[in-house]
Amino acid sequence: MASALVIFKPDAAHRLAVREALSSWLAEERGWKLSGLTWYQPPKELIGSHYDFLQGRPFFPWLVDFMTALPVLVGRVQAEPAELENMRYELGETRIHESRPGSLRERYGIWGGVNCMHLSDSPESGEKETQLWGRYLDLTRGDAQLGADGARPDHTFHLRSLFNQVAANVHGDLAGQEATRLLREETDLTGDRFDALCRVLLGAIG
Ligand code: DAT
Ligand code: MG
Repeated sequence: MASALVIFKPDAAHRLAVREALSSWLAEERGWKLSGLTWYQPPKELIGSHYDFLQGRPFFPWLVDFMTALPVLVGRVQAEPAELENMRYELGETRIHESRPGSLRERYGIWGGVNCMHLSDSPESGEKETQLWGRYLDLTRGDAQLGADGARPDHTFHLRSLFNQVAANVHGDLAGQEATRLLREETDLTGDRFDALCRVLLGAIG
């Protein structure tokens, strides 16, 4: 049995319909077991270690901001290595414009590296990541209160289109404003936390 770290990144932890869809997928437990999900806002040093192999890449400062700006949902999955590989297949490729149609990232990720969920990519990285994160929080606690908010809209595809316009600077300001309005409908974050969500999502565009 292998262990893998699972994280609902801020775009999935705080867009309620997406959070609900991904929790339902995890709860299917087809050949895997979820230990539970805990709310946790990682410090920069933890994200720096977790993504140490990406240090020096141009998107690295954004990635650290993205992963530390808000509380995320963290948990552990246990599965046979082949099943873990299958889960990664269902998750889809890293960058949204390359993600396989029908994968979770193609369906729920917004743009670039705003790709909704982290899942360890092998038993080796799973071991390393669960040990690293286990020094900061109890991955087996699983006490997150998710609540049900099925009434919230899921604007993923509309947001992706607007992010593409921002990136191409086609009515860029207007597209950014419209994306912000749609995000407000999707989340219960307010004030500084809502601003942080918008900052890190639109920040992916660079
Ligand atoms: P994955 O999350 O599919 O395992 P990874 O481990 O290679 O991908 O990278 C970790 C995260 O870093 C990824 O989820 C999003 C971000 N990232 C990686 N490559 C990127 C790129 N070329 N542009 C933007 N973000 C990227
Ligand atoms: Mg990875």
